[in-house]
Amino acid sequence: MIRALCLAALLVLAMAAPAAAHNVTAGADLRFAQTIAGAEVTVVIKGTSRVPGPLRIGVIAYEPVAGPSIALEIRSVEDGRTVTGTARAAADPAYTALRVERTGPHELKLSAGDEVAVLPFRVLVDRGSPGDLLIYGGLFVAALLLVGGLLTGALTRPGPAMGLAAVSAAGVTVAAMVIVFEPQLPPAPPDGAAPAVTTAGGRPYAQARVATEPARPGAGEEFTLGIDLVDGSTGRPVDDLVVHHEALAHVIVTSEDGRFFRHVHPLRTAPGRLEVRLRADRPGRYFAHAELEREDSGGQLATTSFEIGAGGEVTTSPDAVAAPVLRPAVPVAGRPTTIELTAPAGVRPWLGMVGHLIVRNQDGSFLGHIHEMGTPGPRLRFTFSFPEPGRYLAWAQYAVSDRIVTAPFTVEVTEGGR
Ligand SMILES: [Cu+2]
Repeated sequence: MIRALCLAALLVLAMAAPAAAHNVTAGADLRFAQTIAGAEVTVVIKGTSRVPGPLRIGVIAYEPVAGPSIALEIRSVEDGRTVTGTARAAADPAYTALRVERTGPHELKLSAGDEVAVLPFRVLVDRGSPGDLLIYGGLFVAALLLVGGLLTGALTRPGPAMGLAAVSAAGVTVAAMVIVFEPQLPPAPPDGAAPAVTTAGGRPYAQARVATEPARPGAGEEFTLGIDLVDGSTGRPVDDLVVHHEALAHVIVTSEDGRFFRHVHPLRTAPGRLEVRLRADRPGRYFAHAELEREDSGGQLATTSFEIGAGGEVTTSPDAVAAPVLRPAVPVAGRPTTIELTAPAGVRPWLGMVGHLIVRNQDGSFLGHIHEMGTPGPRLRFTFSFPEPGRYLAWAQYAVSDRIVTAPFTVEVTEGGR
C-alpha cells in the first residue's frame, strides 16, 4: 500500500513541467519588444487554452504610435503548416486571429519593409493533471470492488468478500491522499511542452560578438548592429534566449559624450543572430551594451565600441524634461541615491515597467539598468547605488500615449567617507 502510494507520488513528480521559455499558455500572454521598420513596438501573442483554435496577435506601438503594418506568419515546426495575416501596430491595437492546428514548437515571422524577424515559441495547452486520474481512477476501482464485494458477500463467501472490500478501501485511501496532497505537487506538463532538459550547473554564458555593418558607418547613414551568440563548449549558435523584461535582448547605444542615446530591441533574424538597424547623428565614438539572458544560465552584458565617421549629419534634440531631484543632492559612491522625476499623466507601462533608468560611466566600462519602484502618484522614483566616484551619464525613460520620453541628465558622484 505505502509502496504503491510512493510510486504514484514519484510518477507525478517525474512529470514535472519543464522550464518555461517562450510559451503561449492559457495563463499568460507572450510579449516581445521589437525595433522594426524604425518603430518601437511590442508584439503580443495572447494566451490560448484551445488547439486547434485561434491565436490572437497584436502589435502595440510605442513610438511612433501610428506604427508600421506588419505581415505575420505562424509556422508549425512539426508539420510545416503556415498561416498568415497582417497586424497594424497601434497604441491600442486590434488583434489578428491566426488559426493554429496543433500544440508544440512554432515560429512567428514578422515582416515590415525589408526587415524580417523570426520568433520561436511553443503553444502549450493544459491537459488534466495526473492527480485527477488517480482520484477518479481510485474512486472508480473502489466503487467497482465494493459492488463486487457486496455481491460476493451476498453469495455467502466471506473470505473473498473481505479481500475485495479491503482493496476497495485502499482505492478510496489513494483517492483521498491525492485530494489532500495534490495541491503541493507540480502540475503536469501541458500538451506541446519541450522535453525537460537540465544541465548540471547550468549552461555557460553565450559568447557574444557585437559588431556594426558596415564596420565604420557614416553619420546619418543607416547601419546594422548585429549580435552573434555562440556556445563556447559546442561552438553552436545560442538560440535559447529567455524573454526578460519583455524582450530577447535590450540594447543601449550611446555616443561617448552621451548626446546620442537609443534603447532598442533587436530582431532575431536566424538562430543565434540578432540585428537592429540604427542611424547615428554625429561622428565619434559609440558604445553598444546588450543585455541578454540564456536559459538555464543567467543574465549577461555584451558590449562593444565603434566609430561613426563623418557624413550627412542630422541633429536631434533631446526631450525637454524637468531635471530630476536627487537625494542626497551629491550622491556618494556605494550608497543608495534616490532619483525622482515628475511624470506627466497618462504614463503607460513599457517593457513591463512604468519607468526605466539607465546609467553609464564616462568610458562605457559600466552600464546599469534599473526600474521604477512603483511609486503612486505623478512621480517616478528610482534608487541606484553608483559603484564608484566620478561623472555618470543617466537616462530615465517612460512611455506616454504617443511616444517614449527619454530624460538625459548627468550625475557627479563623490567618494564615500568611512
Ligand atoms: Cu529594453
